[in-house]
Amino acid sequence: MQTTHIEHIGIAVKNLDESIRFYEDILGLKCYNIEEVADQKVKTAFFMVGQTKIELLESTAEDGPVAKFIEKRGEGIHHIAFAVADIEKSLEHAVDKGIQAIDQKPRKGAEGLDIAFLHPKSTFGVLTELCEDKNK
Ligand code: CMX
Repeated sequence: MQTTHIEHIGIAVKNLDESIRFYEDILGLKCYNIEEVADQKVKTAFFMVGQTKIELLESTAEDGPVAKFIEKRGEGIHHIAFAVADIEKSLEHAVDKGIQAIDQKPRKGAEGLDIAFLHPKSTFGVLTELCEDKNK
């Protein structure tokens, strides 16, 4: 797999507006995009730090993955997303090596990226996202 950088770090929050204020007023970052990802039941807010993004995630439904995460573990780091070259091959490689994939094939995520999640039970406790920006 050719992994180039950390594309983003996903952080689960209860209240998007309140948490945006921390990143803007205290850390001095600028929220450049707010986007709802309906099939993931989340509203997201993005900040750029170097070439890495911070993605804040607020659940839009009680049964969504982020709501379940907060209920079980509280707010905090939810996933790490790695930018890879050729996401189809990268996912296939991980599965061939026995890693459990949540997504059997890449799908569209926030900001038009192609994404696929690997299950935290087979990635040492960290929900791991592979992503590729095919628009670049
Ligand atoms: N990081 C680490 N561990 C996690 C986790 C996370 N984000 N979410 C759940 N877990 C753990 C649970 O605590 C649980 O551990 P224990 O068995 O030790 O209690 C275990 O994984 C399995 O949990 P589960 O209850 O069986 O499964 P869930 O129904 O909670 O689903 C997961 C977990 C990861 C499969 C599900 O959240 C998922 O499919 N995630 C991928 C999609 C997603 O997260 N979308 C939101 C973000 C979308 C975006 O970025 O746009």
